[in-house]
Amino acid sequence: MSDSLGKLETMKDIIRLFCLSLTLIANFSAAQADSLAKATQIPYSIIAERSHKTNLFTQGFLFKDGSFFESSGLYSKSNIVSYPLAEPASAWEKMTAPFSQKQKLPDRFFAEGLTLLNDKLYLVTWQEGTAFVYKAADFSFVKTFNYTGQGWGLATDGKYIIRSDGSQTLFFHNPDTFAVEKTISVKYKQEAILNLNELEYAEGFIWANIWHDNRIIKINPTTGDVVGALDMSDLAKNLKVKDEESVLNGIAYDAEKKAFWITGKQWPKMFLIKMTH
Ligand SMILES: [Ca+2]
Repeated sequence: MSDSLGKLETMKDIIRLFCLSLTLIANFSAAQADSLAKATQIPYSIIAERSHKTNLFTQGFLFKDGSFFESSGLYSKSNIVSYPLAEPASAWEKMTAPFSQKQKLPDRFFAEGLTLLNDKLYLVTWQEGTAFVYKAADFSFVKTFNYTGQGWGLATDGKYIIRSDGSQTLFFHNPDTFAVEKTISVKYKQEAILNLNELEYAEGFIWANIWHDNRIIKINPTTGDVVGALDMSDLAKNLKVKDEESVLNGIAYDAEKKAFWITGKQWPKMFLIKMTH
């Protein structure tokens, strides 16, 4: 075998390995999707919808006392915004200045999950290991914390700041020190559920959407067991979105209506859904 033929064979091996890897990844994702398909499906109905700014690369999404708080990612473009829920829908569509407050992050930070506890907003960053704390009232800077690992989603149960990092693990941080005090592993019938992204804590459960998947899962906050799933495919399917990264990524609980506002990265709409079980 000539040298060049040998090199060609090596290249073929590399390509074969690459294709095999892709197949394995695809099969793994499919396996996760299949395992969740067996989870209890939670029925819901859409009770309202509103437009959503498509320049928001939504990473954190929450609703408190009549206002949305939202973090938007990407380097050099990351920011947090808030805006009131104008009623009725016609008033919402007429809003000319949608953001009551806005705070831009320094260019080297990629904003991720956002949550609100004791009048303070907590924001994590993707790979920078920095959490920012702002006053919710005026977005003024309070402090930063350092932590290890990636930041994806955030939520709070009123005691801890709960963080996802794209794996099956959820980290429970002390809000005063940001130390990790406990973790849970999210699973359905012992099978790990990966890529947990935006989070919400409501009605005694943790709710998470899964990156590049149209499902929201309901998680027991003590054991990590998935106890149900909501399929958001109907919300996503008729949306005209910017690109393949315009995926479901936003769960905000409206405590008064006992319903969830749902949106995604660069989505033109947000939907209010109510579970019907
Ligand atoms: Ca949320």
